[in-house]
Amino acid sequence: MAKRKISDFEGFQKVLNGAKNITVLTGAGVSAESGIPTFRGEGGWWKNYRSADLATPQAFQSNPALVWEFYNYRRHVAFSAQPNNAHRALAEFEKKCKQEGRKLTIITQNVDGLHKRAGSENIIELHGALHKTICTNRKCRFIDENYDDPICEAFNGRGDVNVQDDNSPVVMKEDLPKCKKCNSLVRPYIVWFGENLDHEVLRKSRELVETCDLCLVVGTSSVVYPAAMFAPLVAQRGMPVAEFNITDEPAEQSFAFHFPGKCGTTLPKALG
Ligand code: BJW
Ligand code: ZN
Repeated sequence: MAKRKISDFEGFQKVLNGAKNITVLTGAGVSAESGIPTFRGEGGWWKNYRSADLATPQAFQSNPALVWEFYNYRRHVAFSAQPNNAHRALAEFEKKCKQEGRKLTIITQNVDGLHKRAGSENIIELHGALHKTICTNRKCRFIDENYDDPICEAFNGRGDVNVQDDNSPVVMKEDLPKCKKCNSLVRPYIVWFGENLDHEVLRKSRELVETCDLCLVVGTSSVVYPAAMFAPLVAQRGMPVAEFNITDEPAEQSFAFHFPGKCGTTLPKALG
């Protein structure tokens, strides 16, 4: 195995300039500098709850009002945030690739919509999106786009992470967001733990993993499957993988390049 290059911007740019089909896998770290908390770290809490415990179908089944309050808050944070230099560098580089007849696709685990707002076009949203809902009625399953903040009147003034409003009355099920088509309860269009990813989204992602000639892995702890295996699979094919993460330690020994530091700084420098 070739020796991994740490902060080798020049070496990386040589590889980048020769690549025709670039896949970029992003995670929560790419939005950290936009003020959106990451999952595994201090930010992984909302009130007294671990985010991972609320992001499950079981949590929604037993307490849809609590889970909706959490997502109402997350929507507020995401809709108020602005894309940062890392999002913008990727969007600009995608445009450059397009002009040169090359392709760049972002596979994002993030649900915040910031890549699109930065101007990226080729985006696969692996875990869904905060601005989408899906009807819980199996016969309907209508997927809608919705940017209302709060998502419904019942959440007006509720859900702030700094306000312990546990004594305020529980939001009643009939006051939760409803489907436009059949008036059943809707849920966030998010892939929760233990749920399958959308079949077509997974198929397209696998195709990129099997065909790309360069992979960038940006701001992800690489612990959640199936996304965690994408970059190692690219490296197994002998293709270069470049990791951009605030940590000094690379997620995989087989990755060709590692750029430690904030990706809002390292990514524009690497793609510039
Ligand atoms: C910076 C930075 C800066 C900070 N610059 N860097 C195989 C083996 C083992 C388990 C499984 C398996 N297959 C499936 C599973 C179960 C499960 C899983 O993977 N569990 C693991 C925890 C072990 N996977 C699933 O359930 C998936 N479903 C599935 O596979 O179905 C089939 C199946 C089910 C069950 C068993 C077997 C098969 C679905 C996964 C859906 C994940 N959903 C979530 C929640 C979304 C809800 C929401 O957003 O509200 O998606 S989990 C959460 O983690 C979220 C994220 O997208 C995802 C990834 O997190 P990410 O992006 O990596 O964030 P962090 O916080 O972990 O890391 C941030 C990184 O940034 C860090 O490295 C920092 O250092 C760095 N950073 N600032 C650069 N400025
Ligand atoms: Zn419906």
